[in-house]
Amino acid sequence: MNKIFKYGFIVFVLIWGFSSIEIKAQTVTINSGWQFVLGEKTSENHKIVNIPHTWNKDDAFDDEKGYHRGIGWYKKQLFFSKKQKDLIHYLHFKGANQETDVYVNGHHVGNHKGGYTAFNFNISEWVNYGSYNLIEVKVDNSPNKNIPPLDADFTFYGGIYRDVQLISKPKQHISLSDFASDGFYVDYYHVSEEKAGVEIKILVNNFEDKPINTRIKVTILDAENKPVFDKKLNLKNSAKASEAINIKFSELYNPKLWSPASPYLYKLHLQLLDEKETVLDERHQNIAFRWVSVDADKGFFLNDKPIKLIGVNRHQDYENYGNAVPIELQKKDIHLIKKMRANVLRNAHYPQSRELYDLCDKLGILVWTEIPIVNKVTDTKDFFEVCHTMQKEHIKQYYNHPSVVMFGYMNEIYLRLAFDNKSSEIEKENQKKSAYKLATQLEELTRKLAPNHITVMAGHLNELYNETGIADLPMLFGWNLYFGWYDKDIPDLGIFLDEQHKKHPKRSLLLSEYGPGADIRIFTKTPKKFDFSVEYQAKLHQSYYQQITDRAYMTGMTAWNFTDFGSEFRGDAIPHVNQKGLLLYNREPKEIYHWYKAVLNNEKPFAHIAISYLDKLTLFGNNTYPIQLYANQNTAEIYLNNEKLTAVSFKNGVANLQIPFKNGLNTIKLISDMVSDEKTINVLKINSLDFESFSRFGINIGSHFYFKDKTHQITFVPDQPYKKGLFGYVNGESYQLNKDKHQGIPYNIRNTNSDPLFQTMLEGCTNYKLDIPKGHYKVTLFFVEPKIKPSENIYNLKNDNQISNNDKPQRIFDVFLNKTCIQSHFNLAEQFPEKYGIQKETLVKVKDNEGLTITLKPIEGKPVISGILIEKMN
Ligand code: GCB
Repeated sequence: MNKIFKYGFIVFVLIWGFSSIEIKAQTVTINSGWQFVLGEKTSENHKIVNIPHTWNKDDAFDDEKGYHRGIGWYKKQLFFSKKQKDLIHYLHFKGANQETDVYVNGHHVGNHKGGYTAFNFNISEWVNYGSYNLIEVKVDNSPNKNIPPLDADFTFYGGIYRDVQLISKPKQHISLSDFASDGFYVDYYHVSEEKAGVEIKILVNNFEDKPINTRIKVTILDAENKPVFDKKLNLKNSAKASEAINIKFSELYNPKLWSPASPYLYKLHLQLLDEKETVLDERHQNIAFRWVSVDADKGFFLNDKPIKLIGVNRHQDYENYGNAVPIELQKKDIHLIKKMRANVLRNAHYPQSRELYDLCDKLGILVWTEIPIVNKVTDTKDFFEVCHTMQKEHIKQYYNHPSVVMFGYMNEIYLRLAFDNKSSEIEKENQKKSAYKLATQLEELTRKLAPNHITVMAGHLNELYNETGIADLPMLFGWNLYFGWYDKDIPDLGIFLDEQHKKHPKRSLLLSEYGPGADIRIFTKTPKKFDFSVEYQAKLHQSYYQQITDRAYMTGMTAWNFTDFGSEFRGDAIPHVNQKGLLLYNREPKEIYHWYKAVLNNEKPFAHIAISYLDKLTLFGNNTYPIQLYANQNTAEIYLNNEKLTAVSFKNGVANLQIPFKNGLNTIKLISDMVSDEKTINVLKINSLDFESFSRFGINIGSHFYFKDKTHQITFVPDQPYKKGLFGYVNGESYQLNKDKHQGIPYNIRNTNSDPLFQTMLEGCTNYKLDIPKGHYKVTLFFVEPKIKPSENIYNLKNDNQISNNDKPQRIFDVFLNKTCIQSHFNLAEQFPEKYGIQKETLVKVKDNEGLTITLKPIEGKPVISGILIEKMN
């Protein structure tokens, strides 16, 4: 070939190549550089944002009540070349919360309701070619009585928080208009260990004015890329129409089955070809052979083998991101879930990013996925319609994932009704009926659209689910049970479940939620209900695990929640965050996550000394301190400071041990045959408050737990009745809003990040003594008024919501340090904003043998005090 000809040929190929690329199907994300305005678009105040984006990542966590629930406008210019004219263009939104209107060059192209499913708009007829086109998107997360969720324990962050794509396709393509699904559905028939059949339904759209002949090519490869099936089919597409084609393959013998232990995937390739065999469109999907069933007595079965489902629930948000979380960060969650050897994941309470389901397919995690009809329904035609559409989108978009085995549609639908004391009996009856009616319809829809899946629903501890019969609609009913937290005690779980199983012997049950709140800054020797301690979390999870694994009829359990998550109205130890996670909001594991690894993982040797939160500890006298050790071993030897302390054996992954720490640095070693672990901890052993080996000392007054405080860079020790030589209260009682529930007050304390220090307090203490030597001290006292106007929180409070601003309690007291009055007529309710953390610092001179006495002299009501921090100045 001569040179000129050769280069000319290359140039021709390049130009031809480029121009042909333009008319081919393509999908491009258009996430970067949107102009965004919060509020009406007339506002000039725009900023440039990238998607994923939410406007609530900060205001859902500040001290102010509420977060922006309203409109946000996004706009962007998109260039379409003249060559793109023959293509059909869709704007594809993977998720925007919660109602979206899209405009192209000023024309309204579509509206979508619901914040957690994907949607497409065909924008072709509004596009101008050879020029820029203005795309405007209005997103609204205002409360809307016709869009679920109406009410729930999580933050409804507004915005376009998942990818936006421009999808361009030739005029014949695999459909994108069937509820934004991938345009094909994979079904299996006669699946067994011996053989398995695949059947695929494909929807093809023709946008041409005339009939067109196309071909569909389907290939299935095994995991080693060896073709297993291959088929081509001719298609005659009518003008401007959509056709459905079914392709049924003969059975495959000895299929490799999919399971958590061995998630074997086959690969499906679909191609739509024109008469010249040019590829017009294509799809790729991992598929797998597996089948599931439930039995009311024997539990859950996968491929005819019993499998106890043990796993977690997941919310999609993340510290500092709200719900606009980069997908790679989210994928890490799924890896962490697999690492703990969970075999099931409930994506609560809404469909999550499809990339995560892909990962569950690959890693072998069974998935329960659901739509967000939570706490209550609205009895309107519109609400019902939105719910139906949402469930159709949900099932059609997630249908092909082999990991998805359970489709759900409601969570705790009678929660609001159960706490409603305003409605009349007739209104309540109507609410019961309308939720039941909707459930019946959605159950029917789900069974019809997903006949090989298990239908599910979750309820809270209330007879309403039995009484109305709603619990018998789905194939599997999940109880969300919080015994030992919101309700009675930890051992009541098994009693309740046995009772339910006896009364409803045909119903299959799952424990779909359980778990206490836990904060790694809070630890104690004496864990109690509602104290948010690490130890109480361990106690509850470990007992629940035993209770569920003891019961063959229970299909399994999913912990609430995989990680801490945002719930704006909450006042847990970290306000605005639901702290029931096995991991923190930033995905740092709490100890309980490691315990699950120990108890669920029987493949790799694992051991963990569960004191990551305990870098420093103050102990009095010769006291020991209890710790937990986690391992999937039978026994281990424990060494303290290089001397053998004892041998332990593990039951359900755990061994409990009292450690006789010495003063200073201590090293604990766990050594078993296969694996070992080592931790170091700095212990301050104190016999008196002599301020010799320490210069600062803090007490978490009115509380039984240690609180590790970042702001003050100290761990406040638990309180005690006065002990000579040390410290303590002479009188007063630990304040509890509700005697058998809360430790202290579960509210956001404003003006501080040390909420647990303030939330627990002594009431009616007039004398508090500390036996400290003579000297100069800086003394800081901590106060908060516990009573004025709690924010509404049905999850925490139930009937404690009655205190209003009108019956503001007046507690007025003088504060003395020894003989000096440092504050007279202290009136917390009057002088400070609601639930405001108050800190008072004073310098005090203590004389020989005098010690320090804090006197809170009542003038009206009972005085309160939350904490004290003393620093020796010389
Ligand atoms: C539940 C709800 C869940 C809450 C959880 C809790 O039962 O289903 O949405 O977050 O309780 O922490 O109270």
